[in-house]
Amino acid sequence: PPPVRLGDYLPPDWLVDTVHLDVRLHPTASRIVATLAMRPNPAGREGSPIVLDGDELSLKSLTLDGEPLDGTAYVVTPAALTLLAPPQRALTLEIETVVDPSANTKLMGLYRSSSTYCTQCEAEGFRRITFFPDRPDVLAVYTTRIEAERAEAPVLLGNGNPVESGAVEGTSRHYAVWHDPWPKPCYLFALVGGKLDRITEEFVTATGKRVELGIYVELGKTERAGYAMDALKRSMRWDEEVFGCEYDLDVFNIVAVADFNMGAMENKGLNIFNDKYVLASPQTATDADYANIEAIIAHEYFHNWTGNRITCRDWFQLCLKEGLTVFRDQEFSADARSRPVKRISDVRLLKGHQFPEDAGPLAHPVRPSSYREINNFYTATVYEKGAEVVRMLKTLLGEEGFRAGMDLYLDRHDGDAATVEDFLACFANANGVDLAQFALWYAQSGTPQVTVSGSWDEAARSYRLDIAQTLPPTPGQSEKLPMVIPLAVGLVGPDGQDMTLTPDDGSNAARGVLLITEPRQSFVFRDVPHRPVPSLNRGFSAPVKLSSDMSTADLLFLARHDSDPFNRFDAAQTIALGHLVEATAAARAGTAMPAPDALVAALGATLDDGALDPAFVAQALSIPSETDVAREIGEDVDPDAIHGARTRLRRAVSDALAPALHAAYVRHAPSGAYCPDAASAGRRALRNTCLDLLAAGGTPEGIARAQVHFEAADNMTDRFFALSVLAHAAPQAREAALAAFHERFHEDPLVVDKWLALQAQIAEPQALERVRGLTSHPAFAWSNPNRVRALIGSFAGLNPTQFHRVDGAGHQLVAGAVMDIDGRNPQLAARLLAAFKSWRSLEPVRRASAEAALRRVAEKPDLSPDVTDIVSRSLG
Ligand code: BAL
Ligand code: ZN
Repeated sequence: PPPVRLGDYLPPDWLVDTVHLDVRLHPTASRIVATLAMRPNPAGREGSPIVLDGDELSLKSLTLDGEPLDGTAYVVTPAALTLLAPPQRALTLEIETVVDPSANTKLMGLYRSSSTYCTQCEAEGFRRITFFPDRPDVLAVYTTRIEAERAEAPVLLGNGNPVESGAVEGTSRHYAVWHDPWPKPCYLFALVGGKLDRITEEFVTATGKRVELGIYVELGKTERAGYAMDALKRSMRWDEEVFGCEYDLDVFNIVAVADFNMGAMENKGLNIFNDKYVLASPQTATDADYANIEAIIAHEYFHNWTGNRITCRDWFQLCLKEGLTVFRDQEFSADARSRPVKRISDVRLLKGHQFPEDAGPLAHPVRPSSYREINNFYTATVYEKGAEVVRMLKTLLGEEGFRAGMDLYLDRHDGDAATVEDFLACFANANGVDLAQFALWYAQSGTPQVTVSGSWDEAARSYRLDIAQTLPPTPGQSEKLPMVIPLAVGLVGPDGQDMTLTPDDGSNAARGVLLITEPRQSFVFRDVPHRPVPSLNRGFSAPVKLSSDMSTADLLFLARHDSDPFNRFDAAQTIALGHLVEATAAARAGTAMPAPDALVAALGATLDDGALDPAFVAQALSIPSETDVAREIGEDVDPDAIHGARTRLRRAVSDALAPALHAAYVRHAPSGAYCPDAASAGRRALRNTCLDLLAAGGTPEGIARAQVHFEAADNMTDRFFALSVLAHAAPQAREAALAAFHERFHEDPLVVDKWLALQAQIAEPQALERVRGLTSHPAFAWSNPNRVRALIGSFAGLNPTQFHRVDGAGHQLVAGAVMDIDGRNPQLAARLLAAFKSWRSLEPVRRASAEAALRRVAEKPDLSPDVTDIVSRSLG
């Protein structure tokens, strides 16, 4: 099929005012009767047919205003039901379809996870339940009656508020009716039926309305839902306090299921979650799991306003709800935890996932202008870069200007299916500014490259920054316009203090934000009595790749003194990356490795600074990943050389800092029972980072310490971290530790995922056979996305030396898995295949191997549209 283009958007020809769904759940033949009150859209094309999307539906009956339709009045194809010449007035259609939830392995539409009936409709799953105009700008009020065998599905949940429930007389079945008063697009529809346990709590909103909160989990797992409930209540309060957003139904339910393509889904009043982002206990979840649960619970809840009350006009506007909602969940976590540490980890995620996307064949704008398969656009660019664009708006407009824009957006567009233009207009109107150039952030793909050079004029006591920006070509976009880049800066004086900024032109640079709008610009600051060190792009105010003429000595100075914690972290990372790039080149050339003295000095100073937050120190001590180094090198990448250089650097840091690392390890020993709060997690993070670096030295003491740490651990964070140290650094201790861990947790699939993922990441040639062997392990299942992502996804995404094996076997393993999975779950298959996104930056032998694997996939007959789209763009 031809691509869908943003420029071709037309309003719907027919609208749906109300939907009554009568769903009779059955394992293999669930029957859905949909009653749709429709009318012609005055803004649509006159005299249009009614075209209803459908996918793998069996149509049983169809009536118009109660009368069966003549077979010549409509046409059914695999993708649509078309009423050819409907009366051009308000009318009621009743459509009966039957679907097989047990055979639904795509996990889109109505399916079964274990024995629970559940749904996933975003982006285009509702058409797999009934025929419907499956597009986000058709908003209707839904009433849903769900009926099932009481023994099979004692819990029946729908969107909105519960209306009534009871037995179906004379049968073993029961029913529940739910009504959602808020008009919504069909992608927000959901229902659940199953044997589930729940925890409940009450939340009282800012205006005193009582909301019953429920979290439903598999039987026996309620004890692991408490943290999610706590995060939910905190999210609800935060959204009232920070954005004035109050909840709008009598109940809010969350259901955790084990088989789910995404992380979670914001269905109105009935969020459905991958259980990995709900269930947590100290014994089974790490600190990172707790932080993810908190963030994702918040994210889905925040969608209630940014996504549900205001939805998207079309799927090109996906970032309108996703970028904004990621920004909101980032802010929530920053308020709940350490703001600087949260910013550092968000930027690491952005650079680790989005920058490579922007630099490869799958690059696309935050708002794409065409797509073949919308499922492939739930990307780091739409989500994470989309959030950065919202963050830049805030930096440009300031706290109050941003809030004024948000208030206007929430007020003006409540109930709308909106666009990015609508969103930007609110900020422009509320602040009296023109955001036309800023809008390029939504339209132009690629990461802007910003080059800065600074010069101090001693005689004039002035300091000048010369700044240039370029945006490299990306697929479909060879010519680019200059972007608006808000570059937060500071000038750090020799005493380590920030100097007062006195811009020559009286511009808003005094606020510490340089507004870059031209290809080249210069900024001059007056009254600069000493040579300063510039601190550039503070807080990562713009998602750009910045290079400067700063010396290593200046970077070291920033790593010790910068008042901006992000740049303090970043200065050390820049030193480390510079070293690793050089060391990788040396490894390939067979020449001597450079000495990492500057980095060791920077890390040593950070470790010794008792005033710093342990969570920050843990981040600052982390050596850039192999993917970070590959991205920095950019082309002709040899993963083995990078791995070698990084391993040596870690050993050198270990050797040089052993006493300080050991002292910090001891100093941060736990003092009480496990608690997942940010301060305790930060102490664990630092202690575990020290454990890891000490073991990286390869000494018997380092390994023995990790072994003791593993055996003494009373929580999953410490236990799994130590296991991971042993698996990577101690081949002799690895198998026993892995076996002990499996023995202890084999009945817990979410913990088994950690065990699978860890083994897939071991940077040794045996990893390939290990992964292959694990696909036959009883704990593994190709049908469960979490298992597949843990094993195959971790191998492809987190084991660069083995995925990119020079013999091509790693590429072939992943390509083979993609082809196997595609017939069952195309969305999952396409996600896995996207791991090839940086293949063009590899050195020629590996590049050829990756291309051969991609071509093998491309040539397979009957590929899904999802995989066809990724493979053709990857090769394009
Ligand atoms: N809307 C899909 C899942 C999420 O981003 O919340
Ligand atoms: Zn979302």
